[in-house]
Amino acid sequence: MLLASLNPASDDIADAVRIDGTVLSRSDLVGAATAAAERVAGAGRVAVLATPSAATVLAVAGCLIAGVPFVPVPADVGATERRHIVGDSGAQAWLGEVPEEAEGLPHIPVRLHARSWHRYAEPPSEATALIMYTSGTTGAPKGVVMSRAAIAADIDALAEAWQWTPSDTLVHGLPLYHVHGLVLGLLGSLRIGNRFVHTGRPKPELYAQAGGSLYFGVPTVWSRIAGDGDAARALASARLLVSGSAPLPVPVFDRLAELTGHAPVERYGSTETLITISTLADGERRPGWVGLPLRGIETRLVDEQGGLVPHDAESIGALQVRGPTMFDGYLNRPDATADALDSDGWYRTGDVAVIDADGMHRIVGRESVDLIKSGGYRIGAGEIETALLGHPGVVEAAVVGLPDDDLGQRIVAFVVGDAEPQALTDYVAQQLSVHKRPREVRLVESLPRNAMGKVLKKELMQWH
Ligand code: MLC
Ligand code: AMP
Repeated sequence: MLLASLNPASDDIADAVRIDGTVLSRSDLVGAATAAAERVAGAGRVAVLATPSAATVLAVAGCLIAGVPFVPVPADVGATERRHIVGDSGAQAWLGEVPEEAEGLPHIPVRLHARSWHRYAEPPSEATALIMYTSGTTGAPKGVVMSRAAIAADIDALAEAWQWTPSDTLVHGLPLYHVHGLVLGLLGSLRIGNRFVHTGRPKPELYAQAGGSLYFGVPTVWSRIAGDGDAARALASARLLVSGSAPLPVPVFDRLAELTGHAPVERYGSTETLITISTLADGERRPGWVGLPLRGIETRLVDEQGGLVPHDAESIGALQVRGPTMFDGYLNRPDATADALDSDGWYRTGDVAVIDADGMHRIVGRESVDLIKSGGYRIGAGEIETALLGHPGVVEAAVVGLPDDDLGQRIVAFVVGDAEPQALTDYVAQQLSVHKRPREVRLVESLPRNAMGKVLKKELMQWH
């Protein structure tokens, strides 16, 4: 069973999930999620506006119980992106919360106090669990089709690596529409059967108050905690602090270790592959390195001619991964799927890495400057440029990620035109999503281009 702890044979616990001021016991969860399942059973696909709320928890669990694939929609989604996700995914209804503009879909609310004890047969493990939208370097976000089997394999491998058990209390305040917060944090907890606490936002003081044993955060969150001595010291009683979704800077690793007494565990993955590499609860946690392949995962480094690169801790190659946690392709995009996955099942991560003789991995960077990681969110430069060009005051636009102490990279838009910078930031927030807004808009006379007319992004990144 994918959500193994929602098995009627499991012991009840009074506080299986805490979120947004609501506490759900395990029997509340089973009863209310099964009631949600009854409302969607038989549907082809539904959208879930993934706000950090009990409604989202019940909607997600209900879909997985009924075997209905769901599409998590970012809670801060804007108009263009919402239209794209709803249209491309073919979702037939909103389950749980509904955005102000429902894109013509009916709304199926979930009721916190409804109960059903119907027993659904477990769907086949190869069935689709969910479709997560994620950015590429160009174009609109693509739907990543993820099976139940891949999710189960990933959570089980992580449980082994992190000695994650039902006696843990897992705490995070990350969004419930990406791998980190949703698949690992929420589905992981519902599979393992540990207590799950969602703090609403990932703020240091909320992490400090939560009394967890296992904490998840993106590097921006850990950097903010490392900058707040009281909050960091309060995490000394935890068992494991886990960082992922972007590189954890070595000074943040060191400061956290000093203040909390815990060297953080770092792990690496992506929407398409789930988590594939991690340091271990009982193994070496080397600052700047993301660890060893999880059980069942193979990795390799490839050079530009397709040759294998040695694992000598120095030679850099394009990182490829394969194993039981891989996605089943991009929805409606066989072209993009074929570019990403080769016929032997190797996924081209787009990251460049080194591997040492013991199999320890270090992520060196990304192959493309057009895929930006800001606050742990993956954001395509191309989709922001396209959005900006839709504004009447913009003639040309080029977007880059510049180094940022807090966010890792911050989105900076260089624009030729006569729009107000703040108006452009707001425009992107309203069209795409709030977290994709440029943090800085610079109006310039012209963009540097090569003889073919292509914008020279590396040169742009040197402009100050
Ligand atoms: C600001 N705001 C605006 C605005 N400007 N709203 C509308 N229009 C504008 N122009 C408001 C926002 O609504 C928000 O309000 C507030 O400003 C702050 O915005 P923010 O961008 O959310 O805050 P920030 O502090 O910068 O966020 C940092 C962060 C966030 C770390 C909390 O980046 C985050 O949650 N990151 C996690 C990403 C993640 O989970 N990635 C995993 C991907 S999976 P309010 O009221 O809401 O505060 C993956 C695989 C793997 O990568 O390996 O895990
Ligand atoms: P996403 O699709 O949002 O899941 O983003 C996946 C990308 O995040 C990867 O391809 C990496 O570039 C990056 N990433 C995830 N975890 C790490 C990590 N621990 N260190 C460096 N980069 C990471």
